[in-house]
Amino acid sequence: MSSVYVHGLGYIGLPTAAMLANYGHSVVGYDINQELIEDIDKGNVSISEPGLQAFVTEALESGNLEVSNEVGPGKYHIISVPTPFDEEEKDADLSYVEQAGESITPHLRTGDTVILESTVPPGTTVDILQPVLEESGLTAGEGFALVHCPETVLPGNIITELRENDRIIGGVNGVSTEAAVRLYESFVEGDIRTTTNATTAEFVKLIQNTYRDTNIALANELAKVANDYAIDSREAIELANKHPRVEIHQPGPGVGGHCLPIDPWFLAHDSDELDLIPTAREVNDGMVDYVVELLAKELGSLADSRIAILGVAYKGNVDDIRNSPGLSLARRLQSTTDTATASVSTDGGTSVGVTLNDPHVEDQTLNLQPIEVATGGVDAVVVTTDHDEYTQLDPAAVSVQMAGDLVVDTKAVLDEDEWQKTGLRVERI
Ligand code: SAJ
Repeated sequence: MSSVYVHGLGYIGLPTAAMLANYGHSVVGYDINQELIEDIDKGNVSISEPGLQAFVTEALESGNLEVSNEVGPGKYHIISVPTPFDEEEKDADLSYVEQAGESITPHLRTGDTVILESTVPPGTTVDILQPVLEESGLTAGEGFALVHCPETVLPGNIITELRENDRIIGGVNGVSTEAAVRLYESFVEGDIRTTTNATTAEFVKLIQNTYRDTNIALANELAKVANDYAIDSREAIELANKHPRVEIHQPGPGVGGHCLPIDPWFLAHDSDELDLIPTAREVNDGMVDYVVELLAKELGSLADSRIAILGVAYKGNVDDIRNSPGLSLARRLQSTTDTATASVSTDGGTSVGVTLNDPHVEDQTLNLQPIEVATGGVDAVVVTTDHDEYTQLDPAAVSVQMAGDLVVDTKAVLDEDEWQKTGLRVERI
């Protein structure tokens, strides 16, 4: 069993630290956020992720996990820090990766292994992190092992996927790769695939999310065409996917979260030669406008309308609102100033009012309302997140609250026939 430092105790770092501790390693979780360290030390986990609180508590109680706001020596250092997206530059801010490297360098000893798990543009491990670590006087691949091992877990199912997903390990050389394999094979039940090129591992992670984003863009375009033919895009996609070599994703109100809307730019920002990847991003970001147009068409006009948006989390059964399509829709309605929509407001202002509901999100700044309040007196309800709670909504109860009869189900979570029986018009995309 090894001593491991995990740098960055966020969505991935904290579960990873707890996982390693629960598999017997001696783990120190480090974060620059002192308040976070104090909270975790008291056993309080603020990230809403199924099973995580109990998992972290188990790790702390075993004595194998401790948290600290200081970095010290460790046989392994896993870097799991944010790589925020610079919207203007369409590029990654790698300052946290550099800072993590700088905090490790004074403690780096011969034989240690440094693993970068954060999602980064190709070349980051070798071009950015390696020079910082080599300030220690040791050489990557000789004095210490250096590796990129991307995380691939799905929010909402993190603990299971940390253990069961396959992993890709790309060291700067064979010795580095082998050192990281020894650590991951202690808890990973999936296959561990290796490459002796850290940049390849970085690239693989990005193309997985780019594939998904591009595929969703295709589904979104198909949904628009299907709408022109008055056919159900979901039914058509389901039938098409029966073919053994076809796997079209699902349309929706846009692509949210911190991965799919961003990672394609980590690939595309440096290249003038790419068309498809940036276009797919535009298609997915443009779905909010498509929903606005659909609402305007079905309502005749948006002016003086009241619209309830159900779902501000970026996807079902999570509380994460980063790049939320539901919130983009609310903002888009707010900023709509065409003649049909003189003034749109999320607080029920002078013209069009938008109300918000989300059973998973707690955010005082958003004025989220219980479902019966959010849908009270509205002309249209738009479902933007596939929460389980929405699949169980009672159409009669919603219908009674509403003033109008339009329901736009962007995630196909409602039983269309049941809802239509109550006299509501259900539009899907
Ligand atoms: N979405 C669609 N249609 C679909 C699937 C998803 O519109 O058919 C939307 C969702 O509603 C959501 C967005 O895409 O708004 C992203 O959701 P997601 O479930 O596709 O992915 P994330 O961002 O939660 O997690 C992804 C995963 N990547 C892949 O599946 C290739 C996860 O495994 C990665 O670990 C994660 O990114 C990450 O950290 O990179």
